[in-house]
Amino acid sequence: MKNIDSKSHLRGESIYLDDIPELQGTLFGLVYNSPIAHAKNIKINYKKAKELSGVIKILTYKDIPGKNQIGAIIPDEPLFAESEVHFIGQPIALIVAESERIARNAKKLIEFSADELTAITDPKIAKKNKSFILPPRTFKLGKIEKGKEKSEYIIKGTSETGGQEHLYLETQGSYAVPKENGALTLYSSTQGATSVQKITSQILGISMNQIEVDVNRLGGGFGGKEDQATPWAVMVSLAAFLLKKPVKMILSRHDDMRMTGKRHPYSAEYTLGLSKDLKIQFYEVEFIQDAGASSDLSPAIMERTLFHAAGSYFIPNTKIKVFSCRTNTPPNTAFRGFGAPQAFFALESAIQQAADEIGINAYEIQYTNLLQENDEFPYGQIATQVEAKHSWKVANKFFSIKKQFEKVRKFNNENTKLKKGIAITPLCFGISFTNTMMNHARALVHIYQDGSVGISTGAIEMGQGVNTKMKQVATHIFGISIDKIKIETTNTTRVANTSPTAASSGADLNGNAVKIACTDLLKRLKQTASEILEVKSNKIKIIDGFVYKNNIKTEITWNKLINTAFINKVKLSEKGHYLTPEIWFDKTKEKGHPFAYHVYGTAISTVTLDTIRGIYDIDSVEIVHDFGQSMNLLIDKGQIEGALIQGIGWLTMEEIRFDKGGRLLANSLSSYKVPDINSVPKYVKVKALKTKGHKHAILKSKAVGEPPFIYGLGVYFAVLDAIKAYNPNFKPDFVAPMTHEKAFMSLSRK
Ligand code: MTE
Ligand code: LUZ
Ligand code: MOS
Repeated sequence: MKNIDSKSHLRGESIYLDDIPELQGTLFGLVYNSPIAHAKNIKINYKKAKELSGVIKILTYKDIPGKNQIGAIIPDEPLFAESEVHFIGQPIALIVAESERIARNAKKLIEFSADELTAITDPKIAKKNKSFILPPRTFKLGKIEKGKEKSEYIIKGTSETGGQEHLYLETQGSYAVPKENGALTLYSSTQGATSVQKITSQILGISMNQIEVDVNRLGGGFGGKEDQATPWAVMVSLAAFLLKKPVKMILSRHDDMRMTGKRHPYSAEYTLGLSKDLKIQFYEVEFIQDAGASSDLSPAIMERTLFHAAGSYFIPNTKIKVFSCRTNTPPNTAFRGFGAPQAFFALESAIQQAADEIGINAYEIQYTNLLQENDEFPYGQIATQVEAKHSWKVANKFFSIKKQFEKVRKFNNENTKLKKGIAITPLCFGISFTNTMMNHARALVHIYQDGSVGISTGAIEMGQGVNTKMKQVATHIFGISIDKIKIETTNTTRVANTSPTAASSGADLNGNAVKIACTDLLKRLKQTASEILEVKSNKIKIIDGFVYKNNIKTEITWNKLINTAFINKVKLSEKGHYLTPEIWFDKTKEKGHPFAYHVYGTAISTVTLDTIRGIYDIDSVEIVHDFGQSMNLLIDKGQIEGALIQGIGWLTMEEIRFDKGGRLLANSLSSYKVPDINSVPKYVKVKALKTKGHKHAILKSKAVGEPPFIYGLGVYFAVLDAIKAYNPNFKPDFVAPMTHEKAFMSLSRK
């Protein structure tokens, strides 16, 4: 089944926030934000701006009726700066005007002065200053000392990964419409409808039931709208609430890149020990996470780093520590993978370095240490239904790993201008919000008297196809065709207290809620059918829109059945509530069973490097992926391809740089390079691993959104491999991204 949105997307008929018809009298918001990275005693003169014709109001923290606070985990982030600013782009005021153009002109008339303070942009300096978001956390398994005793090789090193701009096609935005008695309807391009509702209520000092948040779909979120869609929604709400007028704001690309946080840059210092037979005996690692100016989701991201530090391997003795450091840059936030890719990169770097020092290929260490059934993760969960070796073996069978390595070696023996490189990337990703209490969802299903069905859930469609999957679940349970079902907008008055659509768990959580609601409805409908047909209800089935009695098709259609049920006053609406069973985590011991299940896979990446110019092409990425029993391979393969390219972009070309004063240097698409059609692999093949699936995955179809981002790592290590083929003296620094410039410089480096 195709993505239900593909037709309207292709015709340009899909409705995004900016496509909502504007009500008469709609006003426009524009954020006035800090021009400097760190200062106190800020003084701002709005006089001239206020006098400009068409400017309605300039709102500052003084206009907030509730609390000037938007921090979701730790209350350390004001909506509008008061006397201090902590990053360039930090919101200070909202200019509300009759048009966006007037607001832009007004912005130029605002005068800013302040006592400038030193801006810290290096998280290592922040660490020295003990400027932490929260105390560091440590996960431990076994004893490092014991691992050391057993180690023949001990490798010490460092690695670094950079930030990443989300670059959702639809920038951040929101539209607030006042309703009677001070209530509001709020359209927001957010992954977290309830977060928007809750923070808005706190800022306005009104209760949550006064605020209805409605989301049709997003033009991409990638984590960037899990938390950071909130401030813009809150600002227009504040304006609409105070002015009693509809207020809209859509960030320009430049403002979006300047004001919003990105993927967290990380650095790592590691020690890895291996015995003679290449078994990893211990891994000790310390991460520094660059959180930016406030906490945002950094504590949760820190946690996912801890959970994924051992990658796809069993390591009997581990010690993993993460420091979350405060810097004067925009608060970094959720981004596909959520701290796990950074952890994977450090361990794969350590393994690569070990292989180089021992003089073997990294895949020997990788394969030797892959997770197996009943191995223990550093957080105490026991690995079950492990597909690590399985996916590797299937990859070997279909994509001939050994032969490909030989081919690369042969090519490199025969060529000097061009060198090839190859690398393997094993994947193991935990599914569930690491904050256990977030793993629940609800769905509301109405069957209308004409037989059509309307479904509301807490899931937000952002291109990942979750709405298509919700439809599939309902058709599967009801036994009716897909065109009888409509997926409604995500709306906090229909489905309340939602978790954000994130952690790749949107389909699992909401799909299971849909399943529960539909199953309850079906039970009642079978009862109705059993009364019509005078047979026990367990003899009734609905297949392709017809009622079956004792497995024989009757003349009773779905529509007829619904009509009869309606006349009989049967309840045709149902709510489903689902919570992930079995999961728990004890933070005092840092042990538990936090994940419903894990997703596995193996990728093989090959590249060809031009040793004169330093540029490289990605020849192929071949993947064996554990989808479980995919309910929609077309969508799921699309997710793999998208995540792979996004991962490749992060590791090969995307560079977030700030100057010493905390100014973002790559703040537009002319200076920030993302993968285009010329930089994607020439050949991508995704093969589904045959498995039973997992009982906690919706219809045994495993979560797919974030895990394949990790496959991008292979390209980085394949380029290293190609560089080494040309320059045997080359010692990698394991700093990503491996840009073409960097590859070029590495060719001559000692
Ligand atoms: N795919 C598209 N097209 N657009 C997106 O914004 N976000 C990713 C992933 N795939 C995203 C996407 C991220 S970060 C997550 S967590 C999941 O989708 C969320 O959706 P799911 O839980 O339904 O998989
Ligand atoms: N958000 C969150 C997430 O709050 N907790 C998580 O575990 C998570 N994981 C991935 C993406 N977003
Ligand atoms: Mo995804 S980073 O969980 O929104």
